[in-house]
Amino acid sequence: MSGKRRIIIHVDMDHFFTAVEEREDPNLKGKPVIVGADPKEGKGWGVVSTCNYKARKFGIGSGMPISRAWKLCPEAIYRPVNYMLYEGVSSEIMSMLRKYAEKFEQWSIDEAFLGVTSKVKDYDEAEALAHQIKREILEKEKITCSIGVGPNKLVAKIASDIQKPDGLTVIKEEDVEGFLASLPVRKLLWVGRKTEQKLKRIGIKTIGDIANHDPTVLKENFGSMGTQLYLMAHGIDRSEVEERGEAKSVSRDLTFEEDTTDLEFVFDALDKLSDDVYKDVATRNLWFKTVTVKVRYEDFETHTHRKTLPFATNRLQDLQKTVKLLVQDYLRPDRKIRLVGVRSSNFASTEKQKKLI
Ligand code: TTP
Ligand code: MG
Repeated sequence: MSGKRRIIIHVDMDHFFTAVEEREDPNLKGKPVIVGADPKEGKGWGVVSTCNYKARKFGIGSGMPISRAWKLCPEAIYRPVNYMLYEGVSSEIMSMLRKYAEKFEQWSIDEAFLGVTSKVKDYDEAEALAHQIKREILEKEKITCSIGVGPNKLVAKIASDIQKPDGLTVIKEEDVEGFLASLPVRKLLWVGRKTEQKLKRIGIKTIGDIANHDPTVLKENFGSMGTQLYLMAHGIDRSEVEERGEAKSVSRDLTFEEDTTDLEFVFDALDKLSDDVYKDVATRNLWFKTVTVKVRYEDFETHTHRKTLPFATNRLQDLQKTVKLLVQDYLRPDRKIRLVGVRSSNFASTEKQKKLI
């Protein structure tokens, strides 16, 4: 039935944490870069969060002990995890992606599914849209991503991973089984090392091997997961793209180029930050109840102050007014401010809100 035909896009940033670090510090360009625990000259505990593609050539990868990474590449540049920074970039990118989708699902800090069935006529238009998304992310955020386009989430996700970095892979319905057949089973979502080993014991290495296997034997060996594997191997995935685990808060910070006591300057910055936060919250169709302001003085002493409104709102004025009210206590003629931040939280979705009204 043609009404059921779907087109789904999966976007995944390339070497996300290190890509952001490289963007922030041009000195890192062309060098192997690793984000993770402190290597302490090979004696460090903890693991690699991620590394750039240059470092991957040394055999380094996510989850590897940092001490081993040091052995493989002591000359790499090691950076600690700056989660706040990546969260900020992620939330900018997610708001950007949302506007292209009729249905949107953030999958992880650097991945999202976009349901675009009604936004494009066919796969050619979907491919053009994917190019546009890649361009916009590169222009605005200065990082690259890889995109997969397919008839469902499973295929779109596998496709985005197949030509990294800076890739774009489009798999039409009729090409799905051929595309999957030669890939190793680990490419399937949910197939970890254990399942991979178990499959190997019954002679299954590729997704095609699963597809050609007797589904009742798969079920005997793997229970309901066996049936799931069989369906996935044939490229069947009916799961919907859906908003889930909505953000608990949306925030923006700004560090001034020079510490200041200039009230007008501080208020301007807060208005701008409120505006950014408001836009992000609005694109997610959320209403907020709690507003928090952060102030850091020149000596790095940091204060946060929050207020929960007696009502949920989606109005910019409510955000700006509350922010100004909250910041009052921290404005002192003798203390220079280094950073200000605005956060909105305690969300209700528009849907729920409508029901309340
Ligand atoms: P991934 O998308 O899995 O990896 P990546 O973006 O670094 O590289 P790729 O180009 O292959 O997509 O994860 C996104 C971020 O999540 C990654 O930059 C760092 C973080 N992360 C960890 O902290 N630990 C991990 O084990 C993994 C896999 C990721
Ligand atoms: Mg990634």
